[in-house]
Amino acid sequence: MIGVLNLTPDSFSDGGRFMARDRALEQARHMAEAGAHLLDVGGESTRPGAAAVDVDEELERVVPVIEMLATDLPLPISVDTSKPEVMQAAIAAGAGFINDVRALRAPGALEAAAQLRVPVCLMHMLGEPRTMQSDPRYDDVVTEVRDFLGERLQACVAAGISRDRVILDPGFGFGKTTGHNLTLLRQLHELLGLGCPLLVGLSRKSLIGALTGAPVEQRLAGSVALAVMAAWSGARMVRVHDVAETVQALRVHDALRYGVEH
Ligand code: 9MG
Repeated sequence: MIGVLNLTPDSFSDGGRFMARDRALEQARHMAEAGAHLLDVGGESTRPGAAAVDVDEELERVVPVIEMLATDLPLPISVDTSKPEVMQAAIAAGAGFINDVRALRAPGALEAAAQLRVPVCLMHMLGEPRTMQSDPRYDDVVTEVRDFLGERLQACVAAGISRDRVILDPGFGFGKTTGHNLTLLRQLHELLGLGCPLLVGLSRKSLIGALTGAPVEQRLAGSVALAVMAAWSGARMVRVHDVAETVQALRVHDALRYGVEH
């Protein structure tokens, strides 16, 4: 279970940077107590329409918080970034995992991840956040996502990243219509053949809004339902905002599916 810790201005901005850091730490503690296994810290929004952030601003947002979390919490930390400079600084500050929605395609990112020797999540995205939801098209979304992830996995291996350090993610909502997301979720098991653990992020996404009409702050039930269905279809890691509720649901799932009682 991965808890989301967004450090973008719309997340914690009201009292300035220092207050934002305190509130981020409080939220991180809350997610750790609720049962998160990893905290994913990000300083650049990847929501549809989001503008890019420059490297200095991203470093300023994430590095001090990662330093605080690494000393304060007994949990591993992931950095959600595509920039090699941020990967390097975040790992030096105490992070131990890279979550890259651009699958290490930015110049220098593949080399940085190889040199840092930490696990990496490679995510599929069609286009860039600013434009990705304007009419995304595929001939066959499952085949195209699988081929992309397979190609990025090969690029990692060629760069010296061991395949047992790679996690793959189909990127729900990243350049995908509701129909594409549903097809991918129904056929998620087809990505298991790539031989890497699967991570999914479905929490509060617009897919739930499209199916139910619920605004983003009322998508808890839909988020938990999708986390359970993804786990049932083979996802090993789920990236969520509502950790306690998802932990409870996945415990029920694990008991039913694997006979695991916590
Ligand atoms: C940063 N981020 C936002 N949504 C995400 C998702 O679905 N997967 C991953 N790996 N990262 C995400």
